[in-house]
Amino acid sequence: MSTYSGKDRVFADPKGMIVDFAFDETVAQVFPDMIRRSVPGYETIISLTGLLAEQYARPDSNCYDLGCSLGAATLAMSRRIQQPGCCIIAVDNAEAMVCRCRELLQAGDSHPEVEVRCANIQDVSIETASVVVLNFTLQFIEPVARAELLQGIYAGLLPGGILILSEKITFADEAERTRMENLHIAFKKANGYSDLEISQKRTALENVLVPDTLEQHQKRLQQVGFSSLDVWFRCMNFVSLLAIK
Ligand code: GEK
Repeated sequence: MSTYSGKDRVFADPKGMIVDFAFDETVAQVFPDMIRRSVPGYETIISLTGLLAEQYARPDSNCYDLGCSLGAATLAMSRRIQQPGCCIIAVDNAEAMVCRCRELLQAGDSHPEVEVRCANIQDVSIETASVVVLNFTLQFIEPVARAELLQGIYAGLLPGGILILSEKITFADEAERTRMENLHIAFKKANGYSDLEISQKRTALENVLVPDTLEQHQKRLQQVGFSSLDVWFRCMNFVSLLAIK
């Protein structure tokens, strides 16, 4: 078994042609390093997702981690959920991610049952859910399909159930957008990424990661029917929302 704890050098060398970003084996091998050095507040969001799940998980219900990657949020939830009869369902459609996620979760001793599925989250039926996590995943779904995905989540949540939605955001105001993007670039540079790595990754993500504004997220969640909506975490151009049914 490889260690998968490598340093992210995916965009370190000049590439002749930059293709769209994919969650393949190369990315899976360095993913923990990549996301920690790219998303300000990632570790805080992950550990507090465990705390939120502990508060809101209901006995005999399902908790979903949609776009689970290597299962960081699943692991955080499984460590804190005490309620009996809970099952965590972790879903990702990238085979390399799912394989490694299964290995990592097997290594831990998880009290709630954990099931890892390789599937498109748009095809997963959400059932008897008390907690649904969409951690930096909605941004990879085609914008026109986002409302439908959230409707399915809302329909499958129990009353009082929660959706934790974490996203990279953009801004309607150009000056604010530039300010936040520059801060994010400074964050990545401070974490050891070169100008070349930052610009090549940006190009690779251009058609793949399409961020919404915070207002678009809030409006969509309200339209879907969520009764309560809090921004519980925000750092530069990254937010996490707590939506309650
Ligand atoms: C974490 N939540 O560490 N169906 C299933 N999975 C998908 C789909 C889809 N349609 N589209 C994208 N993904 C994780 C981090 S990463 C965020 C999430 C990032 C998956 C994709 O394969 C990848 O593993 C994940 O969503 C996004 O808390 O890398 O910026």
